[in-house]
Amino acid sequence: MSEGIKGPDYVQTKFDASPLRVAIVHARWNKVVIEALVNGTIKRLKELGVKESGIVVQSVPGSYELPFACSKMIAGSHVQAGASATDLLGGLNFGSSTPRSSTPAPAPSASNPVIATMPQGPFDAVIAIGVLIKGSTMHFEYICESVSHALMRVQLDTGVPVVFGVLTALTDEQALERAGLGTGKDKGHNHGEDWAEAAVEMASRTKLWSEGKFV
Ligand code: RBF
Repeated sequence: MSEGIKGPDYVQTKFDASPLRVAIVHARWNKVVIEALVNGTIKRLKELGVKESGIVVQSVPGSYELPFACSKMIAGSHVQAGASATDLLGGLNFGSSTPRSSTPAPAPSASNPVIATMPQGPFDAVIAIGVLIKGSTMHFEYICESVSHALMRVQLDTGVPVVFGVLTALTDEQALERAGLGTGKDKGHNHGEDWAEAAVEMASRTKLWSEGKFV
């Protein structure tokens, strides 16, 4: 890819990513590209300070399953965090302007130092990763449209940031280049790195915003 005006600017604020819990859910279609994107995402999350124990990875058959998986994983992480029914309902934000309240995490166990230092509580962000490559039928259009709309809905309904890690490529080469696997002179850029950065920033900002802090 040539240098140009496109792409994200760097964020000036430094966030402490060590307490964050981030879920990655990826589709299994177009495996080579998916693998590179998931690896790029995990590598960058760790570079940014997210602990290995704070990263949960799940897979689903295809991109169409991503929104459902995000929704269920977010709900499951509240259950896992030991939320009572009241906490769970309080922690989700079904369209109200009230920010997501933090759900109490299980008390750290002095007898288990690993668990004591693990990021706990519900997921602070979810990264949905899929690779859609246009074929000869209309599947591409239908899946792209429904997945992008549904992922937006999940983050607005739950109050948990959902990162749109879905490539919608017209050709194989376009998909490869966006995973840093281009076959030309320029291998392209692994967008998983950007998705990791978006997850850390949005997770951190969401925590701060819910406390009324705007730094
Ligand atoms: N899933 C993807 O993640 N990427 C694709 O490029 C993709 N293409 C598909 C093309 C066709 C014709 C079909 C039937 C499915 C495709 N899927 C793809 C799978 C889809 O997201 C989903 O897993 C299945 O439709 C089962 O719900």
